[in-house]
Amino acid sequence: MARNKIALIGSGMIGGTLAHLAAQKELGDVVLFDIAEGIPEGKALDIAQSAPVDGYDSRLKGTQDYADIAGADVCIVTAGVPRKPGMSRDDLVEINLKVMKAVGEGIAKHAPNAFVICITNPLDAMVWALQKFSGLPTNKVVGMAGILDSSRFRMFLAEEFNVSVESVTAFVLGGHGDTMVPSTRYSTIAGVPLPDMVKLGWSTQEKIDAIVDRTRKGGGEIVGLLKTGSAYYAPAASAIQMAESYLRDKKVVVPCAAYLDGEFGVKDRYVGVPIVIGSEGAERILEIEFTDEEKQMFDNSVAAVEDLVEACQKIDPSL
Ligand code: TXD
Repeated sequence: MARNKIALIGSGMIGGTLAHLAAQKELGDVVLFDIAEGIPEGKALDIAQSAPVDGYDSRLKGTQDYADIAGADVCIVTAGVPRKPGMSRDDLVEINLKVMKAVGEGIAKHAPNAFVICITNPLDAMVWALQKFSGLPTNKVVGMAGILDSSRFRMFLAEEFNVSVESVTAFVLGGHGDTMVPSTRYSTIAGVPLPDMVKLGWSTQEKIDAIVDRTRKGGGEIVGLLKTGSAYYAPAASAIQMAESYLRDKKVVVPCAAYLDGEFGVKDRYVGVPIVIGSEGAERILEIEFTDEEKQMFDNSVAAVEDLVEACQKIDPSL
């Protein structure tokens, strides 16, 4: 059986971490692409030189030439600029929209059958634009944010309840911004919803509210600490889970920025919702029911995504 091929468009902090994880897990051979000369080649060589020690056989290549991504099964897009302290994700629109155009065209030409995972911020608008620029089917283009936000939520909850992270499930829905919706009703400790855990006296509503707030600001907390960029270990791990579910047809159910065509009352937009990822890409949307309060928070988040999409359309009227 031929090896899978994973193309990483953008070889910065997340791109390099993705390459390392994909190689260690032997998801396939890895191509690191970047416009910066030397960076993808250097990272590819460095990671390849860890292979004999770690014992994996993935091959790695760094490049500035889109032709090298030819036939990729998965493309993970991190190309663009990240946030610096004081910047919101939305400040990145103008620069990163241009990058999405170049990337979309490159993927359309060289890897039109790939499953494309966009990570570049502002996520929900960039994945929407990338799908339009690439012209790939909507089920083959998804955005990574919900797994990361949910993983942050899970980690904070595991600490609060003093239980294994594996016993915590959580859903963070909506757009990947300060209006994201960490759902307490659909988040559980071993299947027991958080409101019931509060009733059982394992935590208080105030503590859960504080964790919800910390989750919403989770990216900013890391930007504030790192000062020179944004998070990369957890974002990379999250995208790898998506790639693995596609390549191995695992059908994990995870929150991702998926194309909505009427689901949740949203049309022609990407928003974070629970989906099944399998060999067909985004195979199915789990259209959960919201309470009135959740619906209001979700709609509020969708409105924030809408503003970003409109900003993109103003910059590039072809969209
Ligand atoms: O949850 C999420 N979706 C996110 C998103 C979580 C964390 C960070 N998130 C966003 O990912 C962040 O705001 C950025 O927009 C991306 C990538 O973050 P990273 O930390 O990896 O940024 P780097 O280290 O600056 O890497 C970006 C690389 C860099 O090497 C540039 O030279 C390259 O992108 N770049 C390009 N590559 C290819 N083609 C073009 N046009 C291009 N422009 C820049």
